[in-house]
Amino acid sequence: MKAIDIEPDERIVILTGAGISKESGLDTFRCAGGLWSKVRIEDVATPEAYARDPARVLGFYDARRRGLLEQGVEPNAAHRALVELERRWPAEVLVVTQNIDDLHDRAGQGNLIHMHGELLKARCTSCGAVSPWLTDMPREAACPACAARGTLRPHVVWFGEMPLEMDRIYAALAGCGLFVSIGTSGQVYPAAGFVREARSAGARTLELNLDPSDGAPLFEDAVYGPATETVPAFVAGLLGRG
Ligand code: BJW
Repeated sequence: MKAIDIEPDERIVILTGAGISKESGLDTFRCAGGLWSKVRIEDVATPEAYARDPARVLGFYDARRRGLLEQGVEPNAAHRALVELERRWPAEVLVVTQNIDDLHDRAGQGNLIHMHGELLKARCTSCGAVSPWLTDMPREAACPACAARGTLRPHVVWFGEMPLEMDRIYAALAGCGLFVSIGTSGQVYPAAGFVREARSAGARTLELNLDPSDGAPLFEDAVYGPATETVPAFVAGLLGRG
């Protein structure tokens, strides 16, 4: 990988997607055999689907929650490398993940935004409380905060809903010197537009993915390969040990 032209006092924003968790054993959405080849988005990942058939939607997320908590699903070398970067880079490193898994959290990432929510949390549509949720979520489950029944939903962002913490993300993009996109197909907005935001703020841009994403022409640099190889190599290079 060619050296990245960045000063140690410049901030870094890293966007991650399903590809970074693939080698931990979690499915991506749009790769061959991915989640969207098994279920229709319209049936499980929209507010309309939840209103029409909550049991189906809750069941889809129950299965994924169980999969995430299975033994053997652990952070991989790419998640761990980003923690090392955050600890050792002199300026701020912000990881914005589209993933609802908790693998960045488990690896120890401190400065982290889950823009599409978190699978291991429930949100109450009555009182708005967000609570940890590690088991199946039956329709009649009670909200841990207000005790209302039938009001919980997974704390995830479905199509047509506003992703979380967008003001903080756009402010970080406007002030970063380097934007890196890891393991995302670049097909879902607003995340797919972050590279343009970063570029217009003067940041260098790098894509690390298995293959060129939809937004590949927008990046100045790219390295293609599995995240467990490309991300540790990128971090080592940046920290001067490459
Ligand atoms: C590897 C690898 C390895 C594999 N190593 N790499 C037209 C009509 C209707 C709506 C729209 C429209 N145009 C735009 C929209 C908006 C819509 C949208 O983008 N739709 C497009 C599909 C067209 N977006 C929204 O509705 C969003 N909200 C919104 O826009 O609000 C308004 C707004 C406007 C302006 C500012 C702010 C807000 C909400 C989107 C919510 C997305 N939700 C999901 C589900 C979340 C819960 C769940 O997980 O179930 O989020 S969809 C799904 O896609 C999930 C992901 O986070 C997201 C992105 O997927 P990702 O991570 O890129 O995965 P893949 O599978 O696509 O790609 C994996 C990549 O990894 C591949 O490239 C592989 O090559 C690579 N890879 N192995 C490295 N080992």
